[in-house]
Amino acid sequence: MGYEEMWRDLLPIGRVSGGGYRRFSWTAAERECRAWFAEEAGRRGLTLEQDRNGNLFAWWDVPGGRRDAVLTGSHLDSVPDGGAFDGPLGVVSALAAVDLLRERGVTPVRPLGIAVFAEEEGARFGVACLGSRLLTGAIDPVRARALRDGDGVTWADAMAAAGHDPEAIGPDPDLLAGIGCFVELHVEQGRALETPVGVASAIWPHGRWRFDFTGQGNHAGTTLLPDRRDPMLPFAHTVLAARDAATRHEAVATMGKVRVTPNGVNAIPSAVQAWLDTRAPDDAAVRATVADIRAAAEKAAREHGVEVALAEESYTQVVDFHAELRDRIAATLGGPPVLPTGAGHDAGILSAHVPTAMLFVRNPTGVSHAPEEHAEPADCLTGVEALADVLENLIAK
Ligand code: HGY
Ligand code: MN
Ligand code: MN
Repeated sequence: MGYEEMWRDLLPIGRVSGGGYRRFSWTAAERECRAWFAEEAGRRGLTLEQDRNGNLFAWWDVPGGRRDAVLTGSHLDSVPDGGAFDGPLGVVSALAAVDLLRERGVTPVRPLGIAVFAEEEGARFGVACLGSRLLTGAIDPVRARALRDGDGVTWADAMAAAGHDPEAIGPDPDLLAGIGCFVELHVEQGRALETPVGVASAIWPHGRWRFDFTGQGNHAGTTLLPDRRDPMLPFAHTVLAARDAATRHEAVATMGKVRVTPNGVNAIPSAVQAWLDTRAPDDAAVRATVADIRAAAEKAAREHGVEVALAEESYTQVVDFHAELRDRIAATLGGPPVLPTGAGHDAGILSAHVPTAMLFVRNPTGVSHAPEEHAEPADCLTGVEALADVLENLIAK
C-alpha cells in the first residue's frame, strides 16, 4: 500500500460530520486505527508489538537484536474534531519511509521501529502523552488507571474492555534501553515554517489545570440576584482574566473545555468545571500567567459566594531537543529551518530518556486541532523523503 492508498484507507476512520476526527483512546474509531496500522505493518513484514501501556511498535529487526534502535512514528488519536494530519502524518510518513528505504536498497545495521503512542492528545482521559508518560515513568500508574473520561469510565476500565491488563501498565526500562534515538515527524501546528520541512529546536513548557467552581444550584426564575451563588460568574471572569494574563506575560492561555452541572437552561448551576491550557517560551511566564489567573478566579469567586479549587493536571517542562541529533538531521537535510513549537508531543516526553528530534511538515494556514488542518500533498511527500533520508543516515551506518 503506497502513500496515497494508506491515506485513502485511514482518512474515513473516525471522521465525524463537519470533517473533524473523534479518535479517542480505546473507542471503536481508535481501535480501527490500530487495526489499520497492524495491517500496514504486516504488509511490510514488520514485527508488531503492543507494550504494557497500549503503545504499538512495528519493528524492522536486524540479526543483532533490539539494541540502539532508531524509533520513529507518532500517534493516531485525536482531539475532538481534530484534523487529519496531527499524529497520522507521522505514522503514514514512517511507513512510507520504510518503503522508500527498501526501494533504495538500504540494509539497516540497527533496528528501525515505528511507534504509535497511546492517548497522546489526552482528549478522553485528560493527560496528554499518557502512553509515553507511562512508558517512561513520567506518571504514576495508580493515577493513570484512575483517570476518568467524561462518562466516568476509567483508563483501567477502558483498557480492560479492549482486552488489555490495566494492572500491567507502568515504566518499561528494558524497552527504553533498546532505543538509541527517536525522531518524530509531525505536521507543524503554527505558521512559522515557510519551507516544506523544518527541524524542531524546542517545545515550550506547557500545562493543564482544572478549576472547580462550586456554588448553589437554584431556580433561574425565582432566585433574586443578591441571593445567588452562581459559579458561572467567576468562571466567566476567569476566562477573560486568562486572556489578560497571557497578554501581560507574552504567553498563550486557552479555556476550551467546560462542564456545567446540571447544565439546564432554567437552573442556576451548582458547579462549573473548567480547564485551562497555558504555554509560554519559558517556565516563569507560564507560572506567572497561571498565578494571575488563579488570583482573578479566587477574587471573583469570593465576590459571588462561590468556592473555587485549582488542580494542576499535567505539566511539561521546556524541551530542548538533543543538539547533536538535531544538527545531524539538519545537516542531512541541507540546513532546513530550525524552530520551536508550542505544541506538545511524545517526542517531548521521550527526550528526557533518549536522544530525540522532530521534523515538521509545513502547514500553510497553521490551523490545527480543527477540521481545517491541512498540509499540501507535495509538502507531505517531501516530508517522507526527508524522513527516509534521516532514517537512512541513522540506521545504515
Ligand atoms: O496539546 C498539544 O500540544 C498536543 O497536540 N497534544
Ligand atoms: Mn495535537
Ligand atoms: Mn500530535
